[in-house]
Amino acid sequence: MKILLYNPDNGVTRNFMPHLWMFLLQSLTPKEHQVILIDGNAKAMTRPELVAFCKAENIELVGIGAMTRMVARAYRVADALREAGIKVVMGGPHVTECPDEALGKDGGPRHADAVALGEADSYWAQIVEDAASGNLKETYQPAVDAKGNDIKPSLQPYPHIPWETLDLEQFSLVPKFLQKTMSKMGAGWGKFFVVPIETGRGCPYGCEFCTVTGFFGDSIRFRTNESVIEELLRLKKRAREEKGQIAVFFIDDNLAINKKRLKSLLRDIIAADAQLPWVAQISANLLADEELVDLIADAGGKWIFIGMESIDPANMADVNKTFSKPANYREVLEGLRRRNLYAITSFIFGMDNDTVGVSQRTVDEIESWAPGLPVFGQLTPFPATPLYERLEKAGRLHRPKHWLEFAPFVMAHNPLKMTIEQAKEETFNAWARSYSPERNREAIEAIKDAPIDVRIGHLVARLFFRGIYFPQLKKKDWLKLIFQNRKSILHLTKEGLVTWRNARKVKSVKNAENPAF
Ligand code: B12
Ligand code: SF4
Repeated sequence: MKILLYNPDNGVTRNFMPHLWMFLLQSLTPKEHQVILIDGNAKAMTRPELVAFCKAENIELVGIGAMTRMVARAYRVADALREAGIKVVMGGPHVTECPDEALGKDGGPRHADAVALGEADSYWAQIVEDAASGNLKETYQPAVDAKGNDIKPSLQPYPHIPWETLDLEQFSLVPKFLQKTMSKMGAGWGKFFVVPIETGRGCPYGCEFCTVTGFFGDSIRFRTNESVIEELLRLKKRAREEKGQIAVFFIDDNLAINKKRLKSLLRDIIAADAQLPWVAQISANLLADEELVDLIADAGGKWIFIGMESIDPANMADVNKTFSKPANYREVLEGLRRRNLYAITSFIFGMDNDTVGVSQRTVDEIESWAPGLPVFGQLTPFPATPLYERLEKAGRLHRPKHWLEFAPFVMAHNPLKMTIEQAKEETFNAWARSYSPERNREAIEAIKDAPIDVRIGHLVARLFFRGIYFPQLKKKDWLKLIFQNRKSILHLTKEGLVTWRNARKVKSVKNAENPAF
């Protein structure tokens, strides 16, 4: 049987990084079946195009995964496929939280033939077998233990994802029209991929807005160090052979949740020479450990995603995140900067103690810290979270099924001290100010003592991150952005060229003095 695994696009940024679930389920598919992967973020297709593709390829089962944010798009795709007579199974966090919606048991239309609840690793092969024999059931879920809790996959052993041979072409982050020019810069910059790797699952912290503790559980499971390192080494080999740039996103929700384990993993990565540039999510409270931050830098860490949420401790208490202390953020970022590590700092507006002006106060504070890549969202009640329940009980949900009428950056509930419209404006202001050409220049200037490659990386990341809020999908968007930031780009390019020429001179002198060098 031929199977398509499909992820709908997120409607804003498109291309960023492939979704791990697709590769994982592909690896767990019994070998007699063939699996094709399409990520709508990287390969845009209209619904009729997708249906025609499935018909032409004789696809009999389509697996669709979606976060809440993209689920309405996912349903529309599923509807089109089912109308064409193709079986659809849906999985991922949203359908796990609202299975009746996908199955049309909540009064709405049906979108899926089957739903896969929770972690599907242990039973995906069964879904495939049932579909192949025409016995697809309506609901699949993990087996439960004596207490009725899901039996979670241990991650030991972990499936082999053949990154070394997979076709990653659709996921190159370098816009097509820039690939030729950038490849002339050498060091494989014509193509750049970010690959997702997990080293563990689960988080015990239980922040009020988060689905992770409910979905993956509050106890954590880790892969072995060996299995992670083996995967890294295969990727590193591929990057070397293809002369491309590959970076890794460790998608664990809190990579340092067990510091002892992370230190051991990082030491092993260093010992195995398995370093690739990587990004990971780590909460601020775990980054005060100097030894850990040293190891992160030595093991290839470049950017740390920190869920800072708010600079107001009252807001942090409201969302059950008091373990993360705004008063410590400056020091944490300084500790990272000392090792040429920088942070993607994530903030949420529209929290209960936020008032008009919150974006200005927050950005003023951010700009007084070591520069990073701030991102701004709004408090969103995802289904099955404690936040959703609290707001529902209080009658504050303005659009209880906000995902069915998705509107970017429009809150689904009424914040306490500002309006939904004001929260939208605050979010716009924060993005516009944080990624203006002037702010980009200031941020690069603030790290003028860092090596040139770090500063170039920082500017490039800023240009990309702006696109999370301000769509920059077309060539003209990029040209405009490059023009607006020309001063910073020219300045760094000149300095980069001088450094590169000097390095070549030193190398050729050394070669002349010692031909064996
Ligand atoms: C990596 C990641 C991202 C990446 C993008 C996704 C990517 N390319 O990988 C980035 C950083 C861009 C991102 C952004 C966002 N993310 Co995010 N992200 C994650 C994260 C940390 C890991 C995802 C992952 O790969 N997990 C590991 C895989 C193995 O698990 P999985 O995807 O759930 O898949 C398993 C099952 O669900 C199931 N399954 C999944 N799909 C399917 C499909 C089928 C057919 C079947 C059978 C089974 C199945 O099988 C898999 C194996 O068991 C998760 C948290 C988490 N731990 O999952 C949050 C998470 C998915 N993100 C979340 C959110 C809210 C967001 C944002 C909206 C945040 C924001 N406010 O901006 C944005 C929006 C993204 C956008 N605009 O596209 C929420 C989603 C909640 C929800 N109900 O939708 C999560 C769960 C985190 C949380 N705090 O609650 N995210
Ligand atoms: S620390 Fe992160 S993953 Fe854990 S509950 Fe809080 S927001 Fe979710």
